[in-house]
Amino acid sequence: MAQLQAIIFDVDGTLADTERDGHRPAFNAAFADAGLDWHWSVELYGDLLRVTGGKERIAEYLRLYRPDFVAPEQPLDAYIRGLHRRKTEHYVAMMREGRIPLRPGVLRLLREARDAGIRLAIATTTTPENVTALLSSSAEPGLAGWFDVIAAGDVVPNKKPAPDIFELALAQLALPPAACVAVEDSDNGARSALGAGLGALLITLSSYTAAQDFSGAALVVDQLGEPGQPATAVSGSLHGADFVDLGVLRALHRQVYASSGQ
Ligand code: XBP
Ligand code: MG
Repeated sequence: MAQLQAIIFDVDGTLADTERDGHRPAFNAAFADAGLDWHWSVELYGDLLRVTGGKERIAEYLRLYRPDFVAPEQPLDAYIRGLHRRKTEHYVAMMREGRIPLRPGVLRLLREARDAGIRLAIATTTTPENVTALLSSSAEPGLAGWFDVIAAGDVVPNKKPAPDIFELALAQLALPPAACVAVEDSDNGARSALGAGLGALLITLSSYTAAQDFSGAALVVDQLGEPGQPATAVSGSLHGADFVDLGVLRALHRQVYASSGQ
């Protein structure tokens, strides 16, 4: 059986609960800057999250709700790219203000893994600047440097739920999937990780994903938890622990691969 050598984390919803109060208001601010009367409510945004990628999400919104929209003086693709650039500026500014903290237990688990020589990687749909801004705003300013690999955004042809971004992270780590645990929060992310062969999959439910189906995941918890702030297992086992630590991830990895011969 392969040893656990790396953990590959999703970002949005997993490292921090960024969608409702980070990405969503950043989209709305960009729409307002452009003089558009579009507004994405908490509920509408929850529906639009079916589509990963901000530019793709804007295109889906137009398809569903503004089918007659004509972009001023440029092709629609270019207009969407411009709007999305502005959205990224707003989002990065919000992260610099420290508006969205890392989720409970994230920094603790990252530190424990790093101290144990486990390599850290990211596989996310979001724009690379957003990842750096989030990590740099944390209580550990050098946190971005802890990650050997940051695979993010438009660097692959197909976004989640396609496996491309996890496959890229694995290629950059130069590791087989059986040497890794993946941590995700959404059904799109779970399909992406499982599609890349990452069978040792931990789900930490987030505000928009609690009702989704995670039947393929080895362990589903409400949060990583902290000492004094226990995690609850929705499916799978915490192996007697109160929160998700490296021991729980090692047990999850063993449980998935011990009998598979990988
Ligand atoms: C994240 C996303 C992203 C963000 C917005 O999904 O779907 O689209 O909502 O980021 P995941 P951009 O957590 O599964 O990676 O606007 O920069 O695309
Ligand atoms: Mg996510």
